Amino acid sequence: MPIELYTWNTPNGRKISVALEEMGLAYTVHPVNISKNEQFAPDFLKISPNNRIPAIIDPDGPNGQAGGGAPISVFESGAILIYLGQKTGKFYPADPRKQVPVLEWLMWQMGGFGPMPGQVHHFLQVENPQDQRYGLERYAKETARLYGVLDRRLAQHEYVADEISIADFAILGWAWRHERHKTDLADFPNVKRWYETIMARPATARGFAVALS
Ligand SMILES: N[C@@H](CCC(=O)N[C@@H](CS)C(=O)NCC(=O)O)C(=O)O
Repeated sequence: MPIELYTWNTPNGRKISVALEEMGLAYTVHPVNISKNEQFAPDFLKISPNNRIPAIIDPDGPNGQAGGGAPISVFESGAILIYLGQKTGKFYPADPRKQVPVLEWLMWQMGGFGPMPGQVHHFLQVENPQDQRYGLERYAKETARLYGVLDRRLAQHEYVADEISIADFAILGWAWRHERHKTDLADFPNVKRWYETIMARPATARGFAVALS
């Protein structure tokens, strides 16, 4: 049965539509309008207790593992990506040694390359320049540092891990908003090459084209 995807048109939401398309999984989109506070609806909180999108319900469960067959819900985009990677065996290696760089770069995204540009988006909307200045400077600087880290990694690797993986999809969701956080990819040529390569993939393009709102 199709996976039920609760989401919205945001970087964290797009990570999952891209992964579902790349993995060839059937899914049904349930838009959660976060500008209308639908993320606080009691039914949504049952599957996403932190009142954030994305979340999924997999009616079939993680086939082939303990508990497979019973429906399961997953919140937090990183957990969803690992779940889908383990379920399908795609974009997430079975070899624990090969999992390490995937998990490193997935956690790097979850802890930094998301929260930091997200703060830039926030402070850009602050109208009072005095209130805006410190936060915008701090988070723009940290965002630029993170792009530099990614650029150096991609100077040595085609993708962030050994092969294209869920970590790339996670990072891509935020790189997709580079214009919004005032980043010129021309300043990060390896990121630009990586970004354009993945964006040219038909399944990734479908993941960005599907209506989430
Ligand atoms: N760590 C979470 C973050 C999710 C998140 O921040 N989602 C945003 C949209 S991108 C949201 O739902 N915001 C609603 C709110 O702030 O109430 C994840 O990766 O799933």
